[in-house]
Amino acid sequence: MAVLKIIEYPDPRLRIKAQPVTAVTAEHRLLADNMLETMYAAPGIGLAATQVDRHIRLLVLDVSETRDQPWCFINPEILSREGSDICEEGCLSVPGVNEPVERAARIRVRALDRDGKSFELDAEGLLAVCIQHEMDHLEGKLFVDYLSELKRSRLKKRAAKARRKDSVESSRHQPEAVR
Ligand code: GNR
Ligand code: NI
Repeated sequence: MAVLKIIEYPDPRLRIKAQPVTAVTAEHRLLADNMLETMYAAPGIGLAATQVDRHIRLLVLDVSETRDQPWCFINPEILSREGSDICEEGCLSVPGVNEPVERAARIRVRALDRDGKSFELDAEGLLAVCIQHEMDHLEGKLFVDYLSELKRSRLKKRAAKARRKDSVESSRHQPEAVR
């Protein structure tokens, strides 16, 4: 297994719409395993293939406290939505940002599992939030898109500044000759 690189906002690849999986193969199972390892290492409660630069409709999550209940959803569809709830969200592709987002409180989802078998699931609470957040990634949508223009422009500036600081710091740790 391997920890994959997670791409970060405002990388334009986060805006690519993911394509359906036509047949679930061993390659998809390997990707799901690597995504789970990446998610646990981060640590996070979910990860969409988009975030590791694979633009197919596959996501993994584990919202358990014990971190031992991995789920894999392939070609997920929301069959119904009920109510609404506001939850403070974060995203591994938007590090350092936590903001409240309103979403459906309860959803019914249909997807294929890692063996290509169809299943349906009723979700609420953090599980429902996480599934909706990950399915947004597959559409090229990020939770910051729900924030006000003002908040989003502040985030963009902050992200640009963090990246500049990062590159200065990594060059400082390079030997003089290769700087
Ligand atoms: O780790 C994550 N935590 C989280 C918290 C509240 C709402 C959604 C999430 S998903 C996030 C991992 C991630 O970025 N998945 O795309
Ligand atoms: Ni995310």
